[in-house]
Amino acid sequence: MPEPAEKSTESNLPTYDLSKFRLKRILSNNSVRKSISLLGTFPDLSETDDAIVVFEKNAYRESDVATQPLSEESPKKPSYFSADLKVDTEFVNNIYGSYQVVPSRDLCGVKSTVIYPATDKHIEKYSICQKYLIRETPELYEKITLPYLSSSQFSLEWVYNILEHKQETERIVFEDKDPETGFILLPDLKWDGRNVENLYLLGIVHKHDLKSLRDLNASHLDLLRNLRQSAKDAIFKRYGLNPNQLRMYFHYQPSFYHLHVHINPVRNDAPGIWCEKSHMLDTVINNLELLPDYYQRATLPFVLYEGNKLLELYEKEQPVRVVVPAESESEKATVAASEEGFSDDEPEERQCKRIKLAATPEPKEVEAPAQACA
Ligand code: G7M
Repeated sequence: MPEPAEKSTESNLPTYDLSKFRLKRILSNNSVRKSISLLGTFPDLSETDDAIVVFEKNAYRESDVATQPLSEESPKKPSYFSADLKVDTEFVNNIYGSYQVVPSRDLCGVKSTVIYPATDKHIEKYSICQKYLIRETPELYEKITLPYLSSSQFSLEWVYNILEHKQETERIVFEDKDPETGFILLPDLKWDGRNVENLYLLGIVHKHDLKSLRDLNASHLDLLRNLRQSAKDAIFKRYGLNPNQLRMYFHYQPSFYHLHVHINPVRNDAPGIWCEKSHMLDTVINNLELLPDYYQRATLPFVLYEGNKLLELYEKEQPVRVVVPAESESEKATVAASEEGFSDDEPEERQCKRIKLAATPEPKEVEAPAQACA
């Protein structure tokens, strides 16, 4: 059996043959992102070790639709509009034409990611289904989230391999080696590295004791400011991107509990930028400037997926899947009224309101309506 990918060193990489993948089931199929996640095995290596293969169609590069070389000197790049293009006409109706075209081989690439051997937690992560929002108070973090993530989280081996220059060394875009304020900037696994339009970089801090946003306080402002400025400078230098067009943010909850910032262009809707998951680096810095222990005091919402063990732990503490209507303001008012009795000083209009509310029928426990899987 090969070493797990996360434990491998440059000389000891897993040696699966992607063409020998045997499908067990489809974990998710996202028609918007044009990506599909598959669970299966590499039977020539092991019948039992699970593998996840993710295929994602590449975004278009503007140069791929060029019809002439950019300049006389520059060699001709692959283009859709060449003799290699295979065209099947579906129909032509009046001024409208519909075709299926197969471009040249160079333009048919599919970005593929393999996780082998994949753990149950990886399978859970790639089988996205029902999602629930949790409002995590600092108390709930201490009581439920922290013990859970201390005992069960993805291995950080790949992160340490990067920080220790054991893997992905040639992909590093920038490094500041300072142990307190330094970080490594490199392409995220998800970026195909082809299109600057959908550039996706990670800034991984050298400090080892910061799991997530929750651990940040004002003493980390130098680190965060350095991360913001140095990453912007390095990206401008390497990719020519205007720093004001970059989105820099943390995930909460992240998948990997070693502090890292996500960076992509604002005009590109990168996966995982939803408001329930992302915290802008600018906002984080500002929150800490205003309140040094903001992230030890804040209630932070986050999303849990069906099948996640943490969801079960939260369910034990408070209803998550089953909707129990909270004691509404109106009921509270009714209770308060019946407990306190009406005061003669109270305006008549308000008294009438209270009497009406008291007649509201008892709300029942209801199951959350089922949603289609993502
Ligand atoms: O959700 P979270 O903030 O933990 O995101 C972690 C990010 O790390 C994701 O965007 C992943 O695509 C990225 N990532 C995960 N792995 C295992 C690797 C890796 O091995 N190399 C690189 N460069 N990025 C990774």
